[in-house]
Amino acid sequence: MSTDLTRPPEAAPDWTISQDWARYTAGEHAMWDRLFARQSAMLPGRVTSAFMDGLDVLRMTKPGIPDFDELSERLMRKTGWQVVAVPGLVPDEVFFDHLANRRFVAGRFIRTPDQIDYLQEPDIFHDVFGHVPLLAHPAFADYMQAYGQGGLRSLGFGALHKLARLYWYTVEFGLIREGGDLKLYGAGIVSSYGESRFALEDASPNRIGFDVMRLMRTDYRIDDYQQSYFVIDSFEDLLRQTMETDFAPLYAALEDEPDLAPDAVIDGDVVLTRGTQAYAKNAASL
Ligand code: HBI
Ligand code: FE
Repeated sequence: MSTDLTRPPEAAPDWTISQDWARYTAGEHAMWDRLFARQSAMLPGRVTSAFMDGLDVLRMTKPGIPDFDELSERLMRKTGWQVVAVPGLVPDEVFFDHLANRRFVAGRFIRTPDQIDYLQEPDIFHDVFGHVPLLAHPAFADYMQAYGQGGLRSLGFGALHKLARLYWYTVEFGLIREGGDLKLYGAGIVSSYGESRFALEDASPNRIGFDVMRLMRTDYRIDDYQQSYFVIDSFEDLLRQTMETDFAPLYAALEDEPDLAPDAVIDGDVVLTRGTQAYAKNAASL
């Protein structure tokens, strides 16, 4: 996790920087528009309705890279959240403290055309297109704040590693049941052209009912498509099952439980799709 980061001189003590919106070039705005057009064509019918509603109420459908001040003003009126710019990855406690205060930290740089399908660090398209629309949903907005508060507490238990898996398999790569179908909501999926299809339609990954304890034991992949996705019933249910719970006894109980591989299926899983793992096996053999 992010331990040995040094704060650049232009960043404030809370690691924020100015977005400097006026400095984006025409090429950078065009890159946003290109990514936006590609995902907007992909997502209707695949993404949760809360995401489409968020794009709409936050006026994210207008062309060009969004101005964080404008976005924050709209978001503040809906759910009390703001979007602030940071230089890149920030230390865990800084990240959690912002979330606990309903501030979402976002990178201000945008990927270059040769990075259109893959880059390691989260750019503004991932952070803003992927994460911000759902912050307009009241239960999801509360979940993110509670996650920040839980994150700060987890540091005292040495349990960040477990809690980070919860973030990964919900906020970044979660699926949700909606009207009898599975839909996307995780930011890592909705900001990815390839994974938007893979997560829902490919036979390779497992799709398993959400269970906090199970999920906090499960390792994840940071370098390729996920081998398992976890499915929630609603954002209200996610909030209830996680953040209204005292995690201290859960962390204690988890100490005796072995970690699970990203593709594991275990007794007690509610398996919606048992994946073939064909994609992962093929990738491993290349
Ligand atoms: N910093 N900018 C940024 N974005 C993140 O998503 C992020 C971070 N620092 C730490 C961090 N995430 C982790 O603590 C969480 O993924 C659990
Ligand atoms: Fe993210």
